[in-house]
Parts: sequence; structure tokens; C-alpha cells
Amino acid sequence: MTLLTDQLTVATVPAYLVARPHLAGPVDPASIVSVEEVGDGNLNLVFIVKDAAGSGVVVKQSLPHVRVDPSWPLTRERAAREAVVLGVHERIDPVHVPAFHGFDAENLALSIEDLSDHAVWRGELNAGRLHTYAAAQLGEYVGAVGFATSAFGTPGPERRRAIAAATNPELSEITEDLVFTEPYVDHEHNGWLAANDDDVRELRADRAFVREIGLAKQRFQESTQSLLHGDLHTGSVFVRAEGESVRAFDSEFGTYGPTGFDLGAVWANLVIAAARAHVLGRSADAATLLALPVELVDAFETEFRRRWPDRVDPRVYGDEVLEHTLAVVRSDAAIYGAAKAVRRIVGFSKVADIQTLPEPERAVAARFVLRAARTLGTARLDDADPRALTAQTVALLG
Ligand code: SR1
Ligand code: MG
Repeated sequence: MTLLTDQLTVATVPAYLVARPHLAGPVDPASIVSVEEVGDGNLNLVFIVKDAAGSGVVVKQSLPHVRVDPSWPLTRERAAREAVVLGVHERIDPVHVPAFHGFDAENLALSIEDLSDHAVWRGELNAGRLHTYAAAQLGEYVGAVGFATSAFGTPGPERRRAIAAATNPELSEITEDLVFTEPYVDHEHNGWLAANDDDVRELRADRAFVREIGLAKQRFQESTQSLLHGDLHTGSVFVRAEGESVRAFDSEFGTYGPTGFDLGAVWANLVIAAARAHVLGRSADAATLLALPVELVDAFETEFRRRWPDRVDPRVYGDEVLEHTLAVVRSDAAIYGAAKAVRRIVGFSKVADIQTLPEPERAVAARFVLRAARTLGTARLDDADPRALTAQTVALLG
């Protein structure tokens, strides 16, 4: 058998799968008719492979650097980290992640369900197709994995081993830097329109907000509350209107951390999508999108409460512990939403929702996102109910 240690290419993928039929999923490696490289994220190679019968599989391989910046080296072991997270999440909630066909540790490649009949939620939102059902389903997903991988869902020794197995130092450091620090300091990764200079200055001068970001970073670094997806923005979510199918993919940033982090990622990207809709004159869509975090957090709580009777140690994990936990996650969701929103406007890795807007509208949308972020970050200290916070962000639309 030929062992490949190089990067896969469209030309080498068929032989790769012939030599490893266990990674081909439903595809017949002997009758592969097409291989397409479709990676459009920041990091990896992604191949969609089809056979003569029309079956498909996705092969995803990590590069030794950031795809969009080859001068930035990055561990290829991130593929192994994604394999851990996807494997755990698939066992807990197979409805909301792609099926995982296998992992090749030698070549750092994952074999995953082909979801070509779905579309990336961000692209759909940018085209004005909202798929509003996705918010509640993502809440259900975070509720399922958030409970099952928490101290309530997994016995102590098993959980400590799982935390060790899912440690993700290099990619967690990227999150720590890009989400929590760089937007608040001078850094070559940052950039914004001159028309937003005052907005960024005001944000950085908001001491209460920056304090909350610092505390949120500290919790991200110290907490092992549950096994996060780690990068749950709308570009990491497939949607399909038929059957209202929702799948969270691309969990290579996954690690144990505060459960509210994943909810916040969705929340931030809904605010960003709302900003786009608003400046394009789709005000009803903007209001709808800003209200979806309520459905997200409600569905999270419903799933968490549904699983609560099965908790590991009801002797001390009484209902007051549940209510306290949910209140903390609600508050965390808002501050992590704020942090994730700001990084997409000020820092590295901007988003098409904003970047594809013409310049005057882009500045207005960016201003709205930064103001909404400040509201989420500090208003939650008085009332972290997503309904109250939604009312405050909707009021910013004017
Ligand atoms: C260098 S990686 C930049 C960003 O891409 C991913 O989607 C994560 O959000 C990360 O922060
Ligand atoms: Mg990604």
C-alpha cells in the first residue's frame, strides 16, 4: 500500500481512497468520477469526491499553515483535534453534525459526510434567505453537547480523561489572541474603514466593556465546562430548507471551555447578518435576525433541562444548581457574542456579510455591530435575558 505523507491534490485523492476504502464512506473508490477542492475557509484543503452512482464523501486535510496566509505556520494536528470533537459530538447529537466516516492520523485527513445538498448558512443569509429554523436547532445542539460533556453529563474520571484528550493548545491560542486581545490593541491583523475610526476608539475607551472582555477571556482560558465546537459562526453551519436540516461542521477549534462561547458565536453572526440586512433596507429581516438569539438560547435551555433528570450526581446537583448554571451560560452567551462580533469588524478574519457591502453602507453596518456588541457586553450585567438584550439591540436600529 502506498502511504501518502504529502498534501492531497485533486489528482491524488482517488488513489488515496482506493488504498483506504474504510475512509470512502458511501463512495465506491473504484468508480470515482469527480474530485473537487472546495475549501473556502481560512485553514484547510477540502475535497468533495463523487462516484458513478452519485454517492459522495468529503475528505478534509490540514495544511501546515493558515490557508489564507501561508507565512503563518499552524499545527497539522488540528485535524486530529477535529476528529476528537466531531467523534464526541456525533455520538451525542448525530442529527446536528455531519456523519464522521473516519480519521487518517498519518495524513491528517478526515473523512466526513458529503452535505452538498445543503448550503452554508452565511451565504444563504447574505442572499436574503434566512433559514430561521437554524437558530433553535443550534441551541438544541449546544444544549445536547453542553450537557452531555459537562460535569452533569459525564462522571468525573471519565470526564477528566476526555478533557485531556480534547486539549487544543495551538488553536485555542488563536482564539485567545484573535477574539479577545488583538481587537483591543494595535496589531497588524486589525483593520477597519476610516469612517469607523471613532467607533473603534469609543469601543476601546469603554472601560466597563473591555473589562468584561478580559474576564470573558479569563473564563475561556480557565473553564472546562463542556466540549465546545469552538468556531460556531454561520460559515460553520450547513442548512437545507427541505426537512429543515441543520449541521454544524468544522469543529477544529473545539476544546473544553465555557458553554456560552458557542451560543455567543451564533449570536454574534446573527447580529452581523442583521446589520447587513438593515443597511440594505431589509428592516423586517434585520428585526427577525436580531430576535433569533432568543430562540437559540431558549432551545439550548429546553434541551439542557430535558437532560437534567439524567444528571450524574443529583445528591448535590439540585435544581438551584441548574438555575445558576443556566443563568451563567445566558450571561456568557451575551459577552462571547459581543467578543465574536467585535473581532469580525476590527480584527483578523472579516466576514462576507460586511465586506461585500459598498463602502458607505459597510461603515454603517460595522458601527451597528460595534454598538450592539457593547450593549450585549455590559447590559447583560443588569439583565442577561436574551429578550431584554434583543430589545436593546433592536432599539439601536433606530
Ligand atoms: C487563523 S484562523 C482565523 C479564524 O478562522 C477561523 O474560522 C477562526 O474563527 C479563526 O479565528
Ligand atoms: Mg472554520
